[in-house]
Amino acid sequence: MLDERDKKWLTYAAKLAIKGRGRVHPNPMVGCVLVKGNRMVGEGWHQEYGSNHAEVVATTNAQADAIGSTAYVTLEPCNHEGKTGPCSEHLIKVGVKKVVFAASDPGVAAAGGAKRLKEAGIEVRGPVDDFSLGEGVDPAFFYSARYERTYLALKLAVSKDDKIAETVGVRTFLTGEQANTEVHRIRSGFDGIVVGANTLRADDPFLTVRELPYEPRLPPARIVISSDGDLCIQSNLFGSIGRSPVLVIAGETTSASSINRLRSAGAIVEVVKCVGKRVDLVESLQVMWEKGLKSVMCEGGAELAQAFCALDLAQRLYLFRTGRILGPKAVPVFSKGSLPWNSNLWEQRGNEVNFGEDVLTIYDRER
Ligand code: AOF
Ligand code: ZN
Repeated sequence: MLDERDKKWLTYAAKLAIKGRGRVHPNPMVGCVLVKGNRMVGEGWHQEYGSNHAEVVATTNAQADAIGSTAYVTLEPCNHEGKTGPCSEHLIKVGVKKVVFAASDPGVAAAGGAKRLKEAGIEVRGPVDDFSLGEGVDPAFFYSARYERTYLALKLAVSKDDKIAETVGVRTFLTGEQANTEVHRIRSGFDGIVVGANTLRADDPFLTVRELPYEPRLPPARIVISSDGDLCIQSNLFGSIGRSPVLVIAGETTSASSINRLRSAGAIVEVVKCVGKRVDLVESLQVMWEKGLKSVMCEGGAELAQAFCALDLAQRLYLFRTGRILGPKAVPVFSKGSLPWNSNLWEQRGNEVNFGEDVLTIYDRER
């Protein structure tokens, strides 16, 4: 069990880690705090892909105070010469006395830091049995490394009574400005944003990352799942094709002329098999993995989200709930099956957070 003190500092390190969102992936977000007695003497996080790791930033920040301190890190210090030197050797060199880390490094090359530190006589604790302090800080990194599959998150916005629209096919704006900005921040941490063809038709979204004080290092690719490839190319998505790639995953019945039309408009098109009339979602995720997309977020529609849940392919849910009640005649978010937030297969991660009138709750699929 973690004692309160260790928990407090690891919680703080986890907060620091997510400041790297949008700038470090496919590397993990990592935070590090150096503590002496009850005093924090240094802090840092991995800020930029290819640049210093969290431990190096924190020890540089602490300067001579690093000597004899305890390092709290959300990830096991790396033990390899990558784009930077091994953090294990660095912590030994600067004289850290003890290391507490939350999650083991799943990478074959980078692993082994804990062992190396122990060999050098440093007291080491970790991994700790608390998902939210370690793997939960950057679940996509651990999931994709462990399973070699694309990590899929869902974003849904619902009314207080779990409805998504007043009437079928008509977009109902549910969330306010602050929640929408938060969606852009969440988007910035993913390799891709997925929507179904109906959502593209109904909402005409850009699916780009905007309205943030930083630009994502790699703007997420935009992925449309369409059974027949019949997409409007006079849309905001195709109009902004220079901003980030568009990948269309089209069902096997898509005609050659539709494929050519989409390719001429600048899209990458991949054809997958269908299950009934619907695109095979397992194969769709495989295509995303082969394209190098380690993490994607599906933003609509609810039908696609439901299909992903029915196949148990989703790992995380970002649920925005508004204060509005749409009433019994409105469209329910899922037509059948248990809602993830009412099912014991899903676990709430952290506390609810308010964005203006709206509330964000994160749920993780328990594995
Ligand atoms: C740490 N601290 O802050 C991070 C770690 O190519 P490099 O040198 O940037 O190394 C990337 C790998 O190092 C990455 O895949 C992961 O295993 C680990 N990331 N390790 O000790 C950090 N970001
Ligand atoms: Zn490192």
